[in-house]
Amino acid sequence: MKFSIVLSAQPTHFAAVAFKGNFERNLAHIAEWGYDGVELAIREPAQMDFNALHALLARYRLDVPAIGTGQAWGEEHLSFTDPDPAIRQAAVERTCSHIPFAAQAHAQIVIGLLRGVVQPGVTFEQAMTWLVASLREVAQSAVEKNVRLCLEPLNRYETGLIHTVDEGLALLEAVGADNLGLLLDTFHMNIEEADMTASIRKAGSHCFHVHVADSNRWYPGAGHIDFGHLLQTLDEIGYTGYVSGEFMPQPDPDTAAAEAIKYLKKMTNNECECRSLIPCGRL
Ligand code: LER
Ligand code: MN
Repeated sequence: MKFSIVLSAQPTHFAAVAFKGNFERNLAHIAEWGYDGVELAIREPAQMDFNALHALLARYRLDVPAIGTGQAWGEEHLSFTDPDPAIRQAAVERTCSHIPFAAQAHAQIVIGLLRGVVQPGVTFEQAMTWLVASLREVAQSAVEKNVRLCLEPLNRYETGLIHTVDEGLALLEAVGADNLGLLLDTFHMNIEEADMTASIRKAGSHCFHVHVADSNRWYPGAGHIDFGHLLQTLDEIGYTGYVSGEFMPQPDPDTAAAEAIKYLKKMTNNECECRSLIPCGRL
């Protein structure tokens, strides 16, 4: 199992990102702590110096398993479900503009908040129709470059569109593109899924990417999610992708990032400290 952490490549207001400051210093620390990659949150690819970025990634030997796109919603309110067709189109074009770097870096493109919300005066059915159409368009452009997209079920407090693995799988079916899968985020799953391990099994090969944060959205190990079982289940479904830390920079960014990787590696090295009455099989 490989580990990465979300790092913003451009200034952001989004809270659950461990690092926002000095980019190179952050890459150096991330590599030093033992992460294999960085998941880059990029608002606007047109404003990035990708040559410089490739050089830095090579210097610190870090992969980019995924590119986060949510800042285009957070900072600019672009979305696939806006009632204004020009804004929907801008969201599609912005997502497509991530494809060249994604193709070069072998990164997946995350569709989280960029899907938008059910806006006032719009029905759920209409929003879903726009969402399916936008995803089809982006998936079609991405498949030509061999790029995969992952749709992230989000909790009910962030959107009315796609909260669970079941809803995510139904959406994949409606879109009908093999390069579209799901991103499972333990923070959202802990709120929305009745049984997190059963949902991971249900997602199976449609699970393209994983975000980890604990129940309080602090680093894994700081809350009450049973990561021993979750990681074991990912292993059992044959998931060989990245497990990417997306959590609050608490008590401070360095402590959060260092504690997360220490804990996740311990969990995957059969050093589970599970004290559950139901044996987890890792003791
Ligand atoms: C983004 O990956 C995410 O998990 C969302 O909660 C964004 O708010
Ligand atoms: Mn997430």
